[in-house]
Amino acid sequence: MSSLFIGGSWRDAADGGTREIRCPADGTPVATVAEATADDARAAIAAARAEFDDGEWPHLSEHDRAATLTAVADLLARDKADYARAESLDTGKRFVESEYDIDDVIKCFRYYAGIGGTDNGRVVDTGRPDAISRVVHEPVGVCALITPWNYPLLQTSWKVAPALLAGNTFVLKPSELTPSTAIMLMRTLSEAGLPHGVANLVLGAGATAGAPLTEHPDVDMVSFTGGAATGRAIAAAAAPTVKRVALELGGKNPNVVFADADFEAAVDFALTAVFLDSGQVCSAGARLVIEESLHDAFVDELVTRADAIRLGGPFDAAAETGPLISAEHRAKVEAYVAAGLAEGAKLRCGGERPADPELADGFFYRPTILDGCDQSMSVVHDESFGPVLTVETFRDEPDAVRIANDTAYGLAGAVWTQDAGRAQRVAHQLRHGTVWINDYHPYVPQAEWGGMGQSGNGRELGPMGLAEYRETKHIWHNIDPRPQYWFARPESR
Ligand code: TXE
Repeated sequence: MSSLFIGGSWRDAADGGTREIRCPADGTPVATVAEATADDARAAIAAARAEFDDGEWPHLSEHDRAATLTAVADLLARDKADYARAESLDTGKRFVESEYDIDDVIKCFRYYAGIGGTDNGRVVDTGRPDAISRVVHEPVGVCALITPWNYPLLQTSWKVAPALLAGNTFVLKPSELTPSTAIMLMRTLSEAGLPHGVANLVLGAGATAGAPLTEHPDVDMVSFTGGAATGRAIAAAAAPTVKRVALELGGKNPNVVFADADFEAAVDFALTAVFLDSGQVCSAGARLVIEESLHDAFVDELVTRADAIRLGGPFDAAAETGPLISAEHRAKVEAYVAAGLAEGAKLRCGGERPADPELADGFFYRPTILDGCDQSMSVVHDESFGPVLTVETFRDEPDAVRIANDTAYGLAGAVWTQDAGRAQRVAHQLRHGTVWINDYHPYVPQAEWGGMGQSGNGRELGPMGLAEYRETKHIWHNIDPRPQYWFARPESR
């Protein structure tokens, strides 16, 4: 119950409030956790502020901070099964997928540990023997890290690892739906030797526990991953105090398939692109943009395979994907599908909850393919964030690029063709932060991740993912100061 971590101690909510977490796959109770008040959030900010202003963490060498990240990675590896189990219970996703996620979390900590101390700023040529000019990195300060429910610990690690390496202190606010692995992470960080007050955790609703983090003058930066509407509200809340704001707001990602693509591979990846984690992936390839001549054969094959996808809970060995996160979220997905059908899309498969009574207590929704779509439909241009694929066709290469870029978002996309020249041309023309050629979904912590357009700003992962958490300072040192007499020279008086 004492699940708020503030200044190194575990606390209940100030008003004793709690929230019950239930597994979305079958509704079984998972945990009861504290539901923070705004006062709790402010207490967490005060703890992070005090540690940043007076503590040792911001002043350690980056090598020393990197050593702590390595210790965290080792502990995560030791406790991987426990973490994966907790993640699966909170999200309903398959245990094996949670294990992959925790592997990626470990890689993220190891990556940032590995680059720790390798970038020491630069010395700049002043053109003068009596002056030294250095550009140095410093931590930004107190960071508010606000994360969503689809990849709870993974998205947290993309923020926590670089924030710590750079010497910041932080308050983490995970999604109220999936707090368990964030609680575990606080224990792991303490075990790794992180000083008290560097990492603080508040749990609860965005409007209560999250909003104070985005408004408070003692918070220097907000890094947020979540929905576009919430991202806009956070940017507005952070504006009066001119905080640094990093936003990852999802996408409506095109998967562009030319007629010369490897048919088998392109079909296979088109399924994974959209139905992985039941479509609850910010980079999900939810828009199939396919060359007219390939459309019929390709979509027929997709429908056959999508219809055969087995749904089930986290520990069902036969399951291929899991439930949606909540009843509210499933209702939103259902509404998008209904709107698409009303606007003229053709339902090729899915479009309903599974009939299997064993799945009746979970928020399952069958993989759905809507054919005959175009940009006028809300299901095409809004992020439904569910297992819903829309199909649009194109005539030629310029048409493909135009359709793929016809979105307010710009997070990710893919192009499938065996023509290497065309692959490169199209990849360069897509206005998306990640472009895959003949592949979908892979990423590495060394490469930046983030969006163009309304998918957000800033980048996570890679060197830029560290730069987000650094201030840049220019230090000029005049080592032999002499009067300049710019004003009122003594002899002219
Ligand atoms: O996310 P929210 P929701 C998209 C997806 C989904 C939609 C809404 O389309 O259907 O967002 O999902 C906290 N001040 N993505 O409502 O609201 C909240 O408590 C401060 C895309 O679950 O964005 C949680 O911790 N914080 C996405 C976090 O914001 C606030 C992943 C995300 O919640 C707040 C998930 C406020 N005023 C959903 N309001 C991606 N980019 O991958 C909410 N929060």
